[in-house]
Amino acid sequence: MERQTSQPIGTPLEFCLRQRAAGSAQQAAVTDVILALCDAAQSIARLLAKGPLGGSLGAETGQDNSDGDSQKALDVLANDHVVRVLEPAPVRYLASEEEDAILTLREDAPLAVAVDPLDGSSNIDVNVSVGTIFSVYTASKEGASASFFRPGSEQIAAGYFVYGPHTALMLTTGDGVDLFVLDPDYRTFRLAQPALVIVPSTSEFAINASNYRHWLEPVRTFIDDCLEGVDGPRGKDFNMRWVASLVAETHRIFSRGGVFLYPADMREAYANGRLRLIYEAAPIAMLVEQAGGLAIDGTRRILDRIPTELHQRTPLIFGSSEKVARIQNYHTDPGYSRGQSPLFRTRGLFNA
Ligand code: AFP
Repeated sequence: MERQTSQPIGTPLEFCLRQRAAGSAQQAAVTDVILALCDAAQSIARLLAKGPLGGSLGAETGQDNSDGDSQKALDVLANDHVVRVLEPAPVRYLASEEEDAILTLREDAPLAVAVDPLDGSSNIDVNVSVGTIFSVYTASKEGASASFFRPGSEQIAAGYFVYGPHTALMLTTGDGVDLFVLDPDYRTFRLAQPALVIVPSTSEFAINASNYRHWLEPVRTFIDDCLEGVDGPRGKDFNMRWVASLVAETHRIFSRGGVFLYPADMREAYANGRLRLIYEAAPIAMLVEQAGGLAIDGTRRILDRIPTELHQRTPLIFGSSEKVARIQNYHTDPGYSRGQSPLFRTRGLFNA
């Protein structure tokens, strides 16, 4: 068997983070949290890599999480790994999709962490990429709720692990976005691409088209205009993707641009969309904005939204800045809605 003789490529994550943290106690604590989450991610990746040999990880446990979403075996196992690695870390409060309430880990610790331990779990049994999403705040002196019921713009770090053909970490600590990849030969995350930028324009959108009949007018009009392609008001053809795994969609948008939409719709259960504000939308929004993209709920910036409930849902539209700005126009500018005078049929004039 060929031995690894070449030197590994890419600066180790710990080296990168310790360099940035020099002189900052807060950034040193953030570094400890990120390295702890890397341990959990490697455990989760090993569980996923076993696939059906590890039992049916995508099987329903018969339990529901706090908001009625059915829990899969791996949702619970992933959450166990996250709690295990964060208990000794500098974390005072932990909010998790798989926990009914906020956990207090260490009263004297400086940070508050929100996590979706396993996002996309309905994809586990079909071997499609899933992920772990995390958000880091300073712990509030006002207590657990105040540590998370605040604008996402107050996050001091955010990221996700994506478990795909390779395991990767997309990370921001407030000064741009860097991509790290797990080197399985050394069991270390290494810098693969610094300072990522999301291209401002795109011809690709991601939405669950089976919900078409439930969408509100602005989203339906935007998608109709895209589907009309080169003959329609946009004057060009578009491509569609839907993986049903937020982290996989986000990773694609980082790699080639695009726009993701999980809007509110006319169903009562989806009046506020499907995705969670604190541990899904806010960390994704911080990453996206740090890379030059935009993230809104249709009309408002996600990072300006202030949650009032731990598992609160939100509509989420994010990605290439010119396209997200256009979608916001469909929501706020009546001139974008269908049925206007023929003049508005030439929206292609504003083609971004
Ligand atoms: P699961 O974790 O239940 O699979 O949900 C995944 C998710 O929260 C997000 O990752 C996807 O973008 C979205 O839901 C898919 O929702 P639909 O199944 O309604 O398309």
